[in-house]
Amino acid sequence: LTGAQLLIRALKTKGIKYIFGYTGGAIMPVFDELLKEKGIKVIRPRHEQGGAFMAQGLSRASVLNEKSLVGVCMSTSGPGAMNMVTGVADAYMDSVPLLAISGQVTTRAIGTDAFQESDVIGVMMPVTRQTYMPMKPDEVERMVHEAFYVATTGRGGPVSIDIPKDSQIDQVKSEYKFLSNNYKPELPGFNYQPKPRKSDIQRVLTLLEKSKKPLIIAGRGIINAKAHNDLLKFSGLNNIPVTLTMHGLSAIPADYKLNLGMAGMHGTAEANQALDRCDLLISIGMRFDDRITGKPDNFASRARKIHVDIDPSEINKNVNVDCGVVADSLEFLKALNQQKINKVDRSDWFNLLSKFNTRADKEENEEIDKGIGPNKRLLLKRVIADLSEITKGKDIIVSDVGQHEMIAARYYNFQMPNSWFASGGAGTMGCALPMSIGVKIARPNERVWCVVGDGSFQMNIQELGTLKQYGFDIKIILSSNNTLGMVRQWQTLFFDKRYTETGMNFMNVGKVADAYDIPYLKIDKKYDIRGAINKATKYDGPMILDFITDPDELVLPMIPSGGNATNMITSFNMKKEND
Ligand SMILES: Cc1ncc(C[n+]2csc(CCOP(=O)(O)OP(=O)(O)O)c2C)c(N)n1
Ligand SMILES: [Mg+2]
Repeated sequence: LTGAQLLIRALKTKGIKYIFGYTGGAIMPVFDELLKEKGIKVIRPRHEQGGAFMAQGLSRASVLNEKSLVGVCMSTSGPGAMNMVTGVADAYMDSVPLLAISGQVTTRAIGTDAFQESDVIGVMMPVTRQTYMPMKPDEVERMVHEAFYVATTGRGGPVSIDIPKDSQIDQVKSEYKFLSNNYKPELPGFNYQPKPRKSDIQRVLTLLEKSKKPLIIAGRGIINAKAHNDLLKFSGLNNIPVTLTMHGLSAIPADYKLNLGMAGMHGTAEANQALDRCDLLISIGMRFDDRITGKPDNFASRARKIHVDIDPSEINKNVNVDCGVVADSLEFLKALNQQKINKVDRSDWFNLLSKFNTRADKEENEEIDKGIGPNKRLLLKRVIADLSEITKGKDIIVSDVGQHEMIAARYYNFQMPNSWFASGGAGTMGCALPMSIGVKIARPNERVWCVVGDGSFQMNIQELGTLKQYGFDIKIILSSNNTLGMVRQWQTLFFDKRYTETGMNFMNVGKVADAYDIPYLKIDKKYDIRGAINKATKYDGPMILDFITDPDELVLPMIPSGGNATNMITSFNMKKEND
């Protein structure tokens, strides 16, 4: 057996059915073997970064499938591997399991500046959980199994496997043996402790009993741990409101009565005020990103804090807490839900919370009704609100990075668990088109909408070729506001309207759609929005809906970076909430 054959055997043993791969000299032996392999389908992106995001989409979207899948992207050495890096770094920030496999020059040529040689291990090390380089074919299989374990155990993340060409081509020694059934990696530094300690649960109960204004903030860890139902149960039984991080969205239904919506920089007024006013914050499966906390010292400053995370290194990293619990979200919530907790009347807390959303809410609703912005072009808020109504909040949304992302997060009323995908930690423009391809493969029977800005669309626009080649049924909602809208919003709010390098005027989307032979609709009237969305829902195959949106639409409320609820900008007149 050769290293390439063992690589494929290991991937198959681990249930891999898709590889998002782009070939080249240093990985050709593996692709050659894949040709004979019927159990693994190769999807070829048009750029290796696209492949990494497709692999991410597969991992992210399949978490709640009967069998979760792990995305694998593959490239040649040097430039191929370097092209994957951004997508891998993005997966690292968002804890998405991923195997990034690259070919490498032969072991003898390493370090000689050989053709297409890059130090992949050196580059990948800070953006992966672990890196591997099998120096002989005998090491390939074991490394793939270990890499898989590291990528998928506890807090997930990407791993890099850089395989020199001779490790792919050479045969293993005749005495080679690897027993995958009994394999358990030996990783002394790898801490995985899913069950909470009894004393932690006791401490949580004590804090809970003392609290008059408790609040839960839940992150993506809830979905990853399949703890969404237990979260609803815990919140419902104990009458505790919930706010979600951006990645926590869709963990519980948007219309659940104790759901205050998204927290943080572009969160709802209600959620952020609740964070400011609560006396106990129960944080589960989230990591206190600065888009949530603003300045950590001012974050939820009246509250005792509990932090539940599967990764011990997150406890007391960004925010000091009164009670850190290292546990899997599901195990934690299950343990709590078994406890007898006295029901408490929280009417004072709910009365206080209900005061917070009025002004911002009213202005947002007026804007959505109006549907057009200061330049008489469409408001994306209206488009997303209509989409949400038509689809009843039950479809899958994959978003790119910018205003359109925050608008999708705020105005799509997610009803189904794990139906929202975006690049959060890294905020990588260009993620959505390729990511939606992986999502569609993981969830072929659900409708997938790819929401993307005109800037972000052009970052990985070549993946329209992949979309067309395989015919994936993905509907693209393009927000053509002719600007890098989110940066323009910052220029409006914080740079005295000095609009430098944010204009975007040079794309004829119709011709792009034509070039890839993908159906295209241009929508510039409020009354056509619903018709276009309905048309798209009935069409089987990819389609581009090009909405001509207003460059001066703002996503509000907004908390300037480093601020908290008291600095929240809530209206077009740029009033602060507490003025
Ligand atoms: C790769 C990358 N480069 C730059 C940025 C900085 N950035 C964040 S949002 C944004 C504008 C996005 O514009 P567009 O895709 O048109 O979306 P809009 O905000 O207009 O909805 C930019 C430039 C980024 N996040 N990622
Ligand atoms: Mg734009």
